[in-house]
Amino acid sequence: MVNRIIDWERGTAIMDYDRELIAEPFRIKMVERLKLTTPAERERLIAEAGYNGFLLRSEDVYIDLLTDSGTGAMSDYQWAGLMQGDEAYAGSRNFYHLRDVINDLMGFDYVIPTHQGRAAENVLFTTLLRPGQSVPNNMHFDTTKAHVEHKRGRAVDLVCPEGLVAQSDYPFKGNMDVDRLDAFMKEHGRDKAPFIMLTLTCNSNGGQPVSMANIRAVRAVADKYGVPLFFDVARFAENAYFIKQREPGYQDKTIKEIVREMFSYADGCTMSAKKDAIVNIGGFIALRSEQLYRECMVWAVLFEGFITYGGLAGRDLEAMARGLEEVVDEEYLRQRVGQVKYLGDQLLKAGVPIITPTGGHAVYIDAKRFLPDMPQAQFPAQALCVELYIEGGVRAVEIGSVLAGRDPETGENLVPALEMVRLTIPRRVYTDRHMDVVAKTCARVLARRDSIRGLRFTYEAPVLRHFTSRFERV
Ligand code: P61
Repeated sequence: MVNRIIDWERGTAIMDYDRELIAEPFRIKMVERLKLTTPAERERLIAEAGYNGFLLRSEDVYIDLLTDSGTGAMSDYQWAGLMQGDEAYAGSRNFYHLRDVINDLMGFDYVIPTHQGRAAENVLFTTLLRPGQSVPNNMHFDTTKAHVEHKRGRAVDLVCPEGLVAQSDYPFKGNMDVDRLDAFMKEHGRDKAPFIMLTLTCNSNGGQPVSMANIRAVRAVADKYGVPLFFDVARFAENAYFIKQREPGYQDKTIKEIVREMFSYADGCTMSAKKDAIVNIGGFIALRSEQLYRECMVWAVLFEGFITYGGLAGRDLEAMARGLEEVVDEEYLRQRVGQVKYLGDQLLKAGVPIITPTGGHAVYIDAKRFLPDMPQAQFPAQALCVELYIEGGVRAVEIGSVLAGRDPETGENLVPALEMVRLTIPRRVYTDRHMDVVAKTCARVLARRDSIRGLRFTYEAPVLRHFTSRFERV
């Protein structure tokens, strides 16, 4: 089968590659045994876990698609780097390596490591956000939203209308709605909206990319109103790969060149390095302004430890630096994003309704179409996650009504436009054969969908409720 990279504007082929002759561009040096369980055992285990996959033991999962966060397989180059961890309290050589890699790739001079992405958000928002202020973003992921709200701010999602259409062939569904952003900034001004954020790729609607043209347009709005623009870059390399595949004018550029251009429009970023730095733990803030760096430093020391380690060991910093070097390799990205598409194509063939186009890190099942008769109040996507686990030992995650939570002012349940199950693929961990098993599992659940029962809370956690809440079947 020849796969084709298409120019989405013109509908013409840019590049062909023969997927039959190109498999995973790595070989496996070390393996972890997976435990097999029976459906009857899994029925019991998920009931004991309160019908919440987060409360399962991971060893009871066969194929773990809960998240791509901290679940990637490090390379031999990264593992070798662990042995070179300089475990100094201050100024380790690994910090300087990390800073130099970020500077080379993203162009930022000032780097503060943090223990993960939300810690970077905590430091940045504590520095910049005051009660009553708003943050516009294409779509906040839940931790980002929770940290904005923790500072008594308002998280405002302004993704383009195409971004909320489940089935689409729009190439950049992560784009910000620039007109709405402009109107929002006009109404609020920099006093009430002190900065703009852009999430690359946009996790909340399917791992969807943001185009370079859109990034540029958002930058222009930021300049017009005199506010800084920060990127949330958990999956920046995947975003760059989509730009190369889909945006006219970028086909002949290297991923690194595209990444550099993307970041040239930002004043800084927060990163959960557990994704595109392919490490098990880590994050950072990177900034252009020395002044802002100094202000963030104060909070970084309070929350995360000294400014050159941020809650991490030297070896973790080294693994991050090396992961960032590796993630912009186009061969790697082709397999990575290609594997997500491969799973998406298997599911489409089996008649499983998914969000299209498939994104960079996950395939998102459209639970509203999968279970059309189940009201959103009975958490159809969560119910579907339960069935995927029982059927095939596959652990997915709900991105729907449970995750959406409640309106902080009214206390009412929020009803999201998209009700989804995310099949999140860890980096360099599973083979395409595992993907076949995932697709088969979904198809079998689809065949018995009429018997699936909804869920209701037996315990509802007050913050980020999807992590620890418990349910029973309706
Ligand atoms: C994920 F179920 N994402 O997608 P931290 N920004 C973005 C993220 O995707 C992100 C963070 C910031 C996760 C982990 C996760 O309810 C959940 O390193 C675009 O996780 O602190 C994290 O980075 C935060 C899963 C987070 C969840 C919250 O799977």
